[in-house]
Amino acid sequence: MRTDDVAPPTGADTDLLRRLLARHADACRAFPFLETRLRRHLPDVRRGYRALYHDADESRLLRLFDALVEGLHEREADVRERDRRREADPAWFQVPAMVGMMCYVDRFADDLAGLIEKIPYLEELGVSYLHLMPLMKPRQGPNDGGYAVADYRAVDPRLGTIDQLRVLARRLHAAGIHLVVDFVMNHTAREHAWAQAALAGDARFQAFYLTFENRALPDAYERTLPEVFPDFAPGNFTYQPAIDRWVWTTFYDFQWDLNYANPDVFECIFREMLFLANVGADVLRLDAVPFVWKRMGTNCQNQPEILDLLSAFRALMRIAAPGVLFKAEAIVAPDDIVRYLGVGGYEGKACDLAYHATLMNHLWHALACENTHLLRTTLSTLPAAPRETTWINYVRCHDDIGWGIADANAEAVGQHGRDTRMFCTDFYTGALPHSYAEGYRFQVDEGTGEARVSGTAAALAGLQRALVEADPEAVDRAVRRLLLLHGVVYFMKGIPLLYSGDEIGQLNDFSYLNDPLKAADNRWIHRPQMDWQKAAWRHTPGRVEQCLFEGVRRLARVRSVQQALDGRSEDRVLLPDNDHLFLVERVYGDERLLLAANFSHAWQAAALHALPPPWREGYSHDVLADARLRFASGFLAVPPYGLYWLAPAQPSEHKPHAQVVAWPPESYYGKT
Ligand code: OTU
Repeated sequence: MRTDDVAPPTGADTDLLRRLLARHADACRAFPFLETRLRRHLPDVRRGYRALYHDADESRLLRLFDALVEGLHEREADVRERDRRREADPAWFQVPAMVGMMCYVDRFADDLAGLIEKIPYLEELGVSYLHLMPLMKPRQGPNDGGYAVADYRAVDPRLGTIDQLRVLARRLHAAGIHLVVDFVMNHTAREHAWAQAALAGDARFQAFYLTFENRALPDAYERTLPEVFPDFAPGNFTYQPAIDRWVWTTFYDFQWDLNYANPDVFECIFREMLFLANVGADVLRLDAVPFVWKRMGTNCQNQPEILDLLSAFRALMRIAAPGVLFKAEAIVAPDDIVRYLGVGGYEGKACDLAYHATLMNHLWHALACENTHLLRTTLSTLPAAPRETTWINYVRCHDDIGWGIADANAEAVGQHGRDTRMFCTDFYTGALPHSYAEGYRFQVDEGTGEARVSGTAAALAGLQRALVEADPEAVDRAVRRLLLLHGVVYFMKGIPLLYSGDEIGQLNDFSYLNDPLKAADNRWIHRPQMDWQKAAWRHTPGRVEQCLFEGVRRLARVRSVQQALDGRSEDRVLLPDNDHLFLVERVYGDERLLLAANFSHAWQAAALHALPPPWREGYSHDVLADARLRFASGFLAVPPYGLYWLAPAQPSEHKPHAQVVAWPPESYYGKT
């Protein structure tokens, strides 16, 4: 670890540091790195913690460090060694070989033991980052896909045990795969021991949640609070007859929001976080993090205190478990998302990763209207992610798609925000005559008429309909659309995250309607059981499964050796004179790549002279197809829903095998 950038502690910090070093003298002897880490991160712990809990007495802070040292003792030697390596190489997760997949353990492989058997499949796909959907013991009955946790220290017994999770972590690491697990920090299940104690009248645990003796405050909050699940969980408060109080429940009524204004909650959650880190997780996905701090008169999302909270947690984790990253699950407005990566003095001190929901939903918008103007405009207005951090880029996930399109960005391209969002919903639910999509409305907002959309990527991109109609050309177009989206996502700054099943084009699944625990929540449409029969066709030439699987496999393989795709290199969105195209340049050191993606069903071209220097000449190497391309007649021409990842090439390298891409396109791939 470098010590030259350790900020000298201030007066109050020095005092605390001295007390900590004395209190944990044995631990400092056992772990020689501990003192250095304390010196380095204590100021951030103190700053965040003090900002939140100015009244908390020092003994609370000391107790936190007791928990930390306990956790450090429980951290196994090989995991501590990994911590040390990552401390020495803090950009370890920025390498282009980082390629993600997310899955439900039960839907993908039945259980944790089954998952070990599937490691070769992950390796085949080039996966090095595996996000397992919530694993910890949920409440019985409906549990929001595991997001209602009854015990942070036990695995869902249907999936396995904590020890099996430890074994899985080891097996994944041996295969070069990092383990990402959900940490559901905004709420616990009503069945969690803390909530049960609160229900039994225990004052300490009632203070863990936000409870109210009458409707006065809930009504006052509701004036500015949106509803996340208006259809099946209206309102944000739930009456609990056992204690005759109203409890804050942003999501389902069985998910009780924790009260982070209480330092007791901070300490207990830190203990749970460290426990999970010690099981061997490399990344904690912080679920619903925008909701963790409430403020009267606001929508109670994205409050500034969240950065204090995250930075205090992170600084503590940097001392105990510096190999662990935080990933923000903040599906909010474009400008708000980037805040979770640390802005305004928190750069590199909040989350290391954040879902790039803005890229995701704007890509789907661009696909629907075959136009990238809004996508380009929005991306160019986004503040850059701090260099120490990067994005998680994805086409689909287990949730609905919300149309997080900002009014101002829509206006900048001559549209109206609400109309644009309505267009997306109408298009992807097949309500427009020219639409190929088969998605479903999720949580219609009665006030505005706007709605989110459920459905698998394949259903939204037209594959479902094309297969049912047995229309080979439509199938081909749908496959091209899907590979286009994946091809952009694997290229952009960040770690690409594939949603399990999308690599074989899984379709909508309606079996959830037969399960009363799920029937009201149509997000289950896009959470099908993995179809291993279909997966077996991934090696059969000509099958749709093979085209898709081979396509994403190639993206991973090619990406992994492209230094220009290092997570620290910026995306430079170019402005071609053609709105159907999306051109992005990535530069890292001497390496340079150009993404050229065509969102239209027809050939499109951009004038070469408008592009930056190396691309003007028209000589390139498409690293995806491993083909040398010469763009003739002054245009970079891209086939329908086509995609290139271009590296600059010299004319001399081109002979004799270059393919000429002519414009107009009749002679595409004619030989020179
Ligand atoms: C997350 O999503 C999970 O991804 C969902 O599956 C859960 O139901 C939910 O938390 C509750 O645990 O509103 O529609 O800004 O968008 O936290 C999904 C973040 C959600 C929210 C997000 C939430």
